[in-house]
Amino acid sequence: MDKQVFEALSAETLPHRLGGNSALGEKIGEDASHWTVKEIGDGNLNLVFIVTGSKGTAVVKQALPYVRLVGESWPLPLKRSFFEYHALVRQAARAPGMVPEIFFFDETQALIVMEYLTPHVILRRALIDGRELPNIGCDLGLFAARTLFRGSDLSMATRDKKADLALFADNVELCDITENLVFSDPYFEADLNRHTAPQLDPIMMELRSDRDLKVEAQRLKHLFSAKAETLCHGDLHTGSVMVTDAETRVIDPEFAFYGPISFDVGMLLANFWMSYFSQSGQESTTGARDGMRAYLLETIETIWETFRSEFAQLWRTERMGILYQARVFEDRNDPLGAEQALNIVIDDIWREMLGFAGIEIHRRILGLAHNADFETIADPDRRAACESKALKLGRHLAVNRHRIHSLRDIRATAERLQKETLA
Ligand code: SR1
Ligand code: MG
Repeated sequence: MDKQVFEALSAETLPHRLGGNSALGEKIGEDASHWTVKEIGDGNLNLVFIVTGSKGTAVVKQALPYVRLVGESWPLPLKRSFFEYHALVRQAARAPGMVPEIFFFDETQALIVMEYLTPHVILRRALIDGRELPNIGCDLGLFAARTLFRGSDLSMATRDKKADLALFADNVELCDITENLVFSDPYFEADLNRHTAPQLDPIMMELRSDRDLKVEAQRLKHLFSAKAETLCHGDLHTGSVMVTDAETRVIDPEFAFYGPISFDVGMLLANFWMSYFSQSGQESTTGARDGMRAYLLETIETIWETFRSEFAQLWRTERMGILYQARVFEDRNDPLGAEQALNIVIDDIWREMLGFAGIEIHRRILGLAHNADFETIADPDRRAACESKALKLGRHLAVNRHRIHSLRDIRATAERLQKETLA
């Protein structure tokens, strides 16, 4: 094999191609003739293989030079694998134990060999099945606070932060996907859009002609592109999390970029609100998922509260960067300066986070890349009823974000919308 030329793997070629790889051999057993390979990639972009040998199992993830969801007509650079690898390395250091261990990275072949997580399942799948996982609220709140705080000028040496900013600035094409699919396409007749039709036609038209909403979506896009505050995961939804009852791991940071602290948090919470509204399409009898719905709203509160308190803790103990320097607030007559600044920073994150959550909900229902939460509801009337309520919450979050002060208020709005679904 010419190692300088990219070649996509297949289940058949993988043992021959990676048979001499010592990092993989060490983990799963050297004798490639005994390896079994299963391709499980059902994501939008990449190939994912589970490779089992005499000693164990590992995952081989390989980028393709195009968007798998669409096909070869949409080229996408292999370098996203490089950004995923570098993001995983940083996340492992900033939030230990929360991402899969990396065994090997090959830049030319755009492949990462990593830990096989078992018996973990994708969080989105677990939520669709109605599983209440006890730890995810705390785990995800901690992951967000630790990675987002520690990747920013609040924590990093400014030289290191600027070097990373330059490194990840080259993830142009993946940012371009988000810039278009998330912030713009849902709000006009973009080619790749799709929705549950004709049921959602009226609300889609209403949202597309909603001036306040479109202005907010563009303000949020402006924040996304201009506020290079921290290293974001970039695609932190429930499909990027693997879980057991005891463990939570975050995967797939190929969309990593320097952006607003609020972005990951907003994307994540949006996916829990969508799960909330999708439950009535998944339940066997009306009300069967009431407990699950309550669990989801509580989990949203736990994620945010954990994020907020961990962020505050890091602010008080690890604020070594160039921002809000302790020495500026050392005045003994006014010891509360740093706390006042912290409150303002958290308030900004809160308002931005709500906006990002709102538009993430819209794009998953009106844009190209939909969620299995809704897509697995076979009856289109039932699906549209769920989606329509989610769209309304999304609009409320995006447009009213400066006037929403607590998750209790959002909970009341979500529960009111949910009851309308049942009416
Ligand atoms: C063309 S890629 C569509 C979506 O899949 C990824 O998971 C991201 O969410 C992206 O927006
Ligand atoms: Mg992904």
